[in-house]
Amino acid sequence: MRSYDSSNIFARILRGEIPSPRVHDGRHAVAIKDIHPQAPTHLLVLPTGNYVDFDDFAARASDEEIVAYVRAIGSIAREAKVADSGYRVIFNVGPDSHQEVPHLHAHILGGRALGPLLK
Ligand code: DGP
Repeated sequence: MRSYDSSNIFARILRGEIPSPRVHDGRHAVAIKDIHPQAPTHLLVLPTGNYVDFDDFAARASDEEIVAYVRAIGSIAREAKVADSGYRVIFNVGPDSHQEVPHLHAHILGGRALGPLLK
């Protein structure tokens, strides 16, 4: 498992060192808009705790953090009004996935027909 490097861009956003408007600002999760949106709605949901990726989170996070994070993803999608038409949640985990930022984040993608995931 990779160790957490607190100099990553999302850690800096969470600490308020880099301004980034928050579409959700909770105790366990923060949501921001992706800087390079791949769909009309493209949000990133960051846990406020320091986890490299989903593998790290699943292994180390408390039950309270896991429940709060999963519920936050659901409520953020509803607030973004993509829940009825549908959306995709993606976690990139590790080098093969092309994860760029080593702080766990869920991508919420919606607002258009996304097509099949695998072709
Ligand atoms: P991933 O490849 O799963 O690590 O996705 C990282 C995403 O983060 C990518 O879609 C672009 C986005 N991103 C990178 N830097 C910033 C930033 O400074 N602000 C915001 N809002 N998004 C960023």
